Amino acid sequence: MTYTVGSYLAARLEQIGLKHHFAVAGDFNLVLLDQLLTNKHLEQVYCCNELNCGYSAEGYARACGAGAAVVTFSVGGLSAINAVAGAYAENLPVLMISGGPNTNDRATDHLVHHTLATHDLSYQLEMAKKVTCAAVAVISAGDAPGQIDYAIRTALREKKPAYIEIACNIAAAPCAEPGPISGIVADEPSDPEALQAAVTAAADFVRGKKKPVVLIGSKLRAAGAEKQAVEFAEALGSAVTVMAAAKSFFPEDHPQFAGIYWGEVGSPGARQIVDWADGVMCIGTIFNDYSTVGWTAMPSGDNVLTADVDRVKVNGSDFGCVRLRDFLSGLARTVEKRDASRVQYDRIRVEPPPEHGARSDAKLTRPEVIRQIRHLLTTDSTLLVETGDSWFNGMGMPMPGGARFEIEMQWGSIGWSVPATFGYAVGAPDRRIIAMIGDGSFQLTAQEVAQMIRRKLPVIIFLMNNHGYTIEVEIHDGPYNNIKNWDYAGLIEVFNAEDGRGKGLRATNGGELAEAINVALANHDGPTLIECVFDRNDCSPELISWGRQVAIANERASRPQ
Ligand SMILES: Cc1ncc(C[n+]2csc(CCOP(=O)(O)OP(=O)(O)O)c2C)c(N)n1
Ligand SMILES: [Mg+2]
Repeated sequence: MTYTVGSYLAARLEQIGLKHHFAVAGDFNLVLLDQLLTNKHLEQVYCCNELNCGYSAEGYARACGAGAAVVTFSVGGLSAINAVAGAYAENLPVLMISGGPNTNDRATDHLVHHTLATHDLSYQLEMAKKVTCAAVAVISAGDAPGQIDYAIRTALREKKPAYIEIACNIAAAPCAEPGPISGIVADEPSDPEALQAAVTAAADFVRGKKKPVVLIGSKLRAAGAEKQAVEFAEALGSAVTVMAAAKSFFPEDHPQFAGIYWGEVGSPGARQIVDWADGVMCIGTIFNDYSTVGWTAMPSGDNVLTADVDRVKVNGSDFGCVRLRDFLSGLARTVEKRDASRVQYDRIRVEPPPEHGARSDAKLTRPEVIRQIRHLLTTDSTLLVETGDSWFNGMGMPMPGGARFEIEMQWGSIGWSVPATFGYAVGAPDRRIIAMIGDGSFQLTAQEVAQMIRRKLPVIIFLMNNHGYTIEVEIHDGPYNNIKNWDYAGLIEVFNAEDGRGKGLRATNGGELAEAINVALANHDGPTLIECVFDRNDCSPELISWGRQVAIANERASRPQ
């Protein structure tokens, strides 16, 4: 087979394990899309717009480890940038692949369409550099293999997005054959000396403590260290708490699991168990204003050990080039048992009260919606929750072992969940996929439900219609938090058109909701959207507390310089 730049790229996508890539066509990428289609092991999946395309690839990366979005120059690329930046914040290797103008139009007096009507054709590359870990523009077939490999390798190693622009007249140019993929997917090893020193220092840290506790953050997954975290936790024997963005990254049915550490809005007892500890081992954590509830819940000081993706800080030392996976398994072999925090947590552990369903004809409430969704969560389920009260509604759901929870908590861009759920469902067809999405967020990217219909994906969407931007109401209210109501359930018929099998249902009481869920479970030919209608004031108590603290943090006056 003779390779072209485009088929070289396709081969690399296939070799890193992708079975799909997401795309929106445009004249600068059409030849590239043709070239990608020549690879029979890769499926091209289309999106309604480039923002959604980026988010779909981001959701796919959550399910499959990496993702790719192919867009056209500028008008497409600039829309995708929000999603790509989100992938940066969320530590997901998403490849943003953009067509680019013809090489002959560079450094000439030609003006090209889809540009700023200036002769600068570099601005998209320059913008991409700010939100990716590697950004290349391919204008020569000879350089293409090196540039493509560099971008992909860097993205996979750093678990961050990368940008590859390919000029439209280069996409089908003959190109070298790809070599083995091993060098590209290989992880950088830890420095043995630094690793040993870090493990020894951490073991000393633990030896000096009576009641250490483990706190797991969302970078644990990016580090590929979930299994090693369990090994380490079992060797230590302590209580294990997780941050909100890391829900499900440590199995919730594990006997050492002590809940979500999220200050005053976390799960019962989790905050106390961290506050009472004399050593907090923070593993892959991200502390921001939201995750610390307006800076009110954040372990700090000498009693904190921080193990990040590739460095460890403990007892005033800082060890670089230490991979989290290696560190955790090294420590698992070395650490002395310290189970006091777990014993203590077992004493204060609050068992959930027995559940009473609401009367089936009583007006629907948020707790009743949550109660019914809980029963849907199986070991092969993934629950995606959108920014809004859905964060808080999702947080309290107990996840059976194997169930996954997805949240975009660092970037927090509303509209993420519809296309990310689509991308996740493409990547994980064997899982039961459930999304909880607020009405306000849904309005940003609603059209991607049409792609779920097109691909017959049996996703279940709970559209939480509380008539507005409730999360914003709790931070700071005003007329801008009111939105136009839609017929959300009715929208599915619009998307179905002549051939779709999606279902849209509206529930205003518990009985209707239970029936709608049964319909959803029986619908294998497309998504089911269940519009859950409840009161505007019916929000979680956790959101009210959190909103108050975030408002206080936002309102701090600027300090005189
Ligand atoms: C792209 C983007 N624009 C604006 C915001 C600010 N914002 C955060 S949450 C939110 C409202 C969410 O409303 P909804 O989805 O209905 O959730 P609810 O809290 O009502 O359940 C807004 C506007 C954002 N996070 N992202
Ligand atoms: Mg809402």
